[in-house]
Amino acid sequence: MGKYHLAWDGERIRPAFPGGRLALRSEGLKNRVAVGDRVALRILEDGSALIEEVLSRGNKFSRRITFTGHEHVLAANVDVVAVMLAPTPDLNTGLLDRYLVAARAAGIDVAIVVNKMDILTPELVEEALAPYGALGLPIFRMSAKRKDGLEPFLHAVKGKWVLLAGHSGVGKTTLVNDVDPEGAKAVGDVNPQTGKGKHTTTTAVAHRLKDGTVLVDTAGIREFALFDVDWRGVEAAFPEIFHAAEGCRFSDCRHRTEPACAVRAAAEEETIAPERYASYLTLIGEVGG
Ligand SMILES: Nc1nc2c(ncn2[C@@H]2O[C@H](COP(=O)(O)OP(=O)(O)O)[C@@H](O)[C@H]2O)c(=O)[nH]1
Ligand SMILES: [Mg+2]
Ligand SMILES: [Zn+2]
Repeated sequence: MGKYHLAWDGERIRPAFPGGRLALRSEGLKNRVAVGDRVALRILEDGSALIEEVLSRGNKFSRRITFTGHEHVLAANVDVVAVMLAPTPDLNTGLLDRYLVAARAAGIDVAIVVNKMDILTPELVEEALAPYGALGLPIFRMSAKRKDGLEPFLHAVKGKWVLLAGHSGVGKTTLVNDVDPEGAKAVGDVNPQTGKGKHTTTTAVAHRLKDGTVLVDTAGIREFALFDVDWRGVEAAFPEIFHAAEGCRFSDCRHRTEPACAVRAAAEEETIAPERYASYLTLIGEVGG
C-alpha cells in the first residue's frame, strides 16, 4: 500500500490516497498534501477516498530539508505553533528562536509551552524565558506526565489548529495522550506508511478534541532549518534587535562586526539577552544574511 493520509470528511476519518495530479511524483516538494490541508475528496466504494485537489492554503509552516534544499510543509492552515520545551534533552531556546522566525515568516501565532515542570526549577525557567515574556509571548507551564497545569494552555488554544513543535522527548505525545487517549490509540494503528520499504522518518498526526481544538503531534523532526527566510525575516522575529537597530549607523547593519552597531552594544551590556543575540547570529549566518 502506498503512502496515504487520514482525511476528516466532517463525520469520520477515512484513509485518503493522493489521486490525479497529486499522485505524480512531486518535484522540489517533499509533500504535496500536508496535515491541515483542506482537500477535495472522492469517496470510493470501500470507504477510502482519493484526494483530488488541495485547496489553497491560508498559511503553511515549513522547514527546509538541508540535504536537498526542498521544502517540507509540516502543516497547513495552522492557527498556533505551540513550541514545547523541557529540561530533557535541554531547555533549548535556540530551537525556540528558530521556530519563532519560521512562524513569524509564515504569519502564524506562537505559544511557548514549558513541560516537565515536575522536574524543573521554577527560577531556572523564569531566567531562561525572561526575554520571551518581555516580548509578550504567551508562556504556559505544565507537567504533561502528571496532567498538571494543562488547563490554561487548552483554554488559550480552544477551537484552534495547533501544531505541537519541539525536540523529540519534550512530551508532545504525552500531552496529546492526556487529552485524547482514544484518538491517539486509533491513529497509532493507521499511521501513514510508505509502501516502498522505506522508513517513514517524519509524521504529523492531527488529533481532534471534543471541543473542536485540533492538536497536531509531530515526530521525527531532528533538524529544523529555515525555508524561504532572508536576514530581514530573521531580524523581524527578534523585536528587541529590530528596535535596537534604529541606533545602528548603517540601515542595512547585520549587527555582526559593523562599526557603531547599537545591537551588538546592547548585547554586550546585556540589555539584549546574549543568548538571543547568539541565536540571531546563527540564524542570519544560516540564511546567508
Ligand atoms: N518528568 C516528566 N516526564 C515527562 C513529562 N511529559 C512527558 N514526559 C516523559 O518524557 C518522555 C518523552 O515523552 P514524549 O511524549 O514521547 O515526547 P515527544 O517525543 O515530544 O512526543 C517520556 O518518557 C515521557 O514519559 C512530564 O511532564 N514530566
Ligand atoms: Mg512523540
Ligand atoms: Zn547593528
